[in-house]
Amino acid sequence: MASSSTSGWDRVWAGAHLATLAGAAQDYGVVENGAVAVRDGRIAWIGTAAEARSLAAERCAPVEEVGGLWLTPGLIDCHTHLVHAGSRVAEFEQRLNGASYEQIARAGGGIRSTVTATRAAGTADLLRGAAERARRLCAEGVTTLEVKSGYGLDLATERRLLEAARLLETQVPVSVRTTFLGLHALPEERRHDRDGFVAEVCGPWLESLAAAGLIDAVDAFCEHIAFTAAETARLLGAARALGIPAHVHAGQLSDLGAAEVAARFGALSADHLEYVSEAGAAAMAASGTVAVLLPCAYYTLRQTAPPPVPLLRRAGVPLAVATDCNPGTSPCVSLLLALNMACTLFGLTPLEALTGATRHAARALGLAHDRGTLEPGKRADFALWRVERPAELCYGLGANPCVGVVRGGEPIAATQQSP
Ligand code: DI6
Ligand code: FE
Repeated sequence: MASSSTSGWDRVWAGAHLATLAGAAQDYGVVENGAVAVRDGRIAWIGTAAEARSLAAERCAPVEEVGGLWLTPGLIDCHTHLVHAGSRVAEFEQRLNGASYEQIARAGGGIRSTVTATRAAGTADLLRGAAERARRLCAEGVTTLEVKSGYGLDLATERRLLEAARLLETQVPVSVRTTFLGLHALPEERRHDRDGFVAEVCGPWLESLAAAGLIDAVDAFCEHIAFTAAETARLLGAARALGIPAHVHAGQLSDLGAAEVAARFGALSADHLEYVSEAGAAAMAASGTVAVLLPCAYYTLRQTAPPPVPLLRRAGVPLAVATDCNPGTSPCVSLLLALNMACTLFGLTPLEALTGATRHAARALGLAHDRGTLEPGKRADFALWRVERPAELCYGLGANPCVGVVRGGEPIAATQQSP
């Protein structure tokens, strides 16, 4: 496990038990009484605390003693809709009075109501709301998060949402990956121009947002209340032609073959997957597409048929877990709660859930080479936890055992974390 860099260290964290998540899939990759040395924002060395202390003395590197804690890779929330305005509490109440998510959406509520509120909001307000949500996530050890657009649905507003998502990095100590969710809902004013809307999203909108450097990936909501498999394929094809990877909202409410489309285009991830066939799972395994499970949306919509986790496991699909933080179906700002629900509602083991918010979440964002595990050469993003064992990160409900976060080798001050 120990590995040396050729030159000096900037700093060492010593004495914590490490869960590197870097070894075989069957364990946490534990190093008891371990240490992590960083240099230039990257992990330079991993080994035991005893060895680290003597090497640090030779190199005059400062040592932070963190005995009694656990140290994991920084958590990664790989599916969020953080930038939006307005709340959907009225719909929450409507659903509990008997209306379904689909009925509300078809009546012009749902995503469209958030679009109305978001278009009316100023960029500063959008950024302020997103930053507050991001800080809550980061206080629980999140160091990287993905943010989707999709509540603008006109080019100018989609651009503002993506700009706000990029600006989040200047407000909150977190790395942001942006996703253009161009096909989220058909906006009201395009109700009679579906094909024209899809053509614009897949053509000029995509090209102009990509040229502005605002997007790391695209996404489509492939669902009977949203967009078809063919429309989804069109966006993924256009993105592929520009060298842009994809995610797909697949099989949340029904199986339209979205997992197969995601796999066909080599998408980084297919997300939700309450409804996915054996063929869909096999296609995802073959293309290396990650299944991003979103238990807080499942919980909020009070769904009763969970994703077929045994099928996904058998097929060998990597599993990730994310919050899906959004005002409609997952008003959730706790990735630890998502981990808990991935275990209690979907039957993931705590190891699978934690791998799903680190190693596999990094892969779902195309960042596996750079982060998601504790390994020499990777970004020095990690979280410190006051827990007895790693499974405790999935155990609590509303507990936050995170006592420190390090990003790019720099400790984050607690004041920067509090919302
Ligand atoms: N699926 C979701 O869970 C969110 N978007 C999506 O495509 C919900 C969006 C919303 O209801 O506002
Ligand atoms: Fe979503």
